[in-house]
Amino acid sequence: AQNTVEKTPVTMLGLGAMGTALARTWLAAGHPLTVWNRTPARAAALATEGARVADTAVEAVAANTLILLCLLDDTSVDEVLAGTDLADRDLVNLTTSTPAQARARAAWARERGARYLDGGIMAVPPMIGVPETGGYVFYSGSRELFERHQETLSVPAGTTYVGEDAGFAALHDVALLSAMYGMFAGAAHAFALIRKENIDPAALAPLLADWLVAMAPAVHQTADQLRSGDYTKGVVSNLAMQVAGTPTFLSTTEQQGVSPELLSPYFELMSRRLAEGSGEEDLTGVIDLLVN
Ligand code: FVH
Repeated sequence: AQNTVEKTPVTMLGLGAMGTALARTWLAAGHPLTVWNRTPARAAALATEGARVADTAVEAVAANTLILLCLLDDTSVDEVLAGTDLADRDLVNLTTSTPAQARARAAWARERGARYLDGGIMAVPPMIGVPETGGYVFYSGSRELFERHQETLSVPAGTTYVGEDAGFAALHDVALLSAMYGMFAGAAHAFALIRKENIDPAALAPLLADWLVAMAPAVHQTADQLRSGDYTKGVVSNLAMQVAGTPTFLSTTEQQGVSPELLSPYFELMSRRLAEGSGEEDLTGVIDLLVN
């Protein structure tokens, strides 16, 4: 009981798949927990585990200083917080949003007398409370607030603070997930190439995974080139050589009866950069073609 009293009390608004997973870890760690969800039935299991269920969001916000939200989207945050008194509250919003929404929400919270932290969750619900899965949350906004609550925020997953700009957590979240979708697109193309052959996808999978892991550290060289402005720095396979190889990829794609629609946009950007006279560079110049 002594231990429980010392733990920061938490209010959790939103008990979907992610909100419930988060809430459960604070309960398990002995934090006094108040929860609220639009559909009350979703709070029942947590109530039997020791959570106090508030009847309204207003009551839940009034219960504690530290308020966490994990709702569907920014519109639901508006609806849930309407009418609540946020004066002197520490608001930590783990709802996925755009950087612009996060910045607007930080200003909105400040106007209502609250301190604000935004979060971008780099995990799926089964990873919450299981540190060995490597799940973590990006935080941005008030550094003072992050430091004050870091211990409590670290209960469900690792924490990575990325700056005072409240939009940075969302930006990092979207940047990493965008890279993930690029990787999924590449893997989809690879599986499509072998789809009609007598090759077991389960035999290709470990080869693909190992290759992607081996190539991933290339992002450090890209970052180094972007910082220095020298896109030839450390180049191993220059753009001219790589563009010369693209017909082989496109012909193979055609021969295998596969659509080039996932591969072609990147190859087109590589060719455009080459046409600008950048044949000695790495692939880094493609980034500049993407930025308006
Ligand atoms: N689940 C995942 O894999 C991802 C992993 C990365 C981060 N996301 C983000 O987390 C937010 C919540 O996601 P979730 O998985 O918990 O989503 P749901 O299970 O669909 O629960 C949604 C909760 O939001 C409540 N809600 C929706 N609309 C409203 C509204 N207008 N007013 C009040 N509450 C609302 C909903 O309530 P109910 O339907 O149970 O009444 C749930 O509590 C999300 O931003 C992900 O992008 C998850």
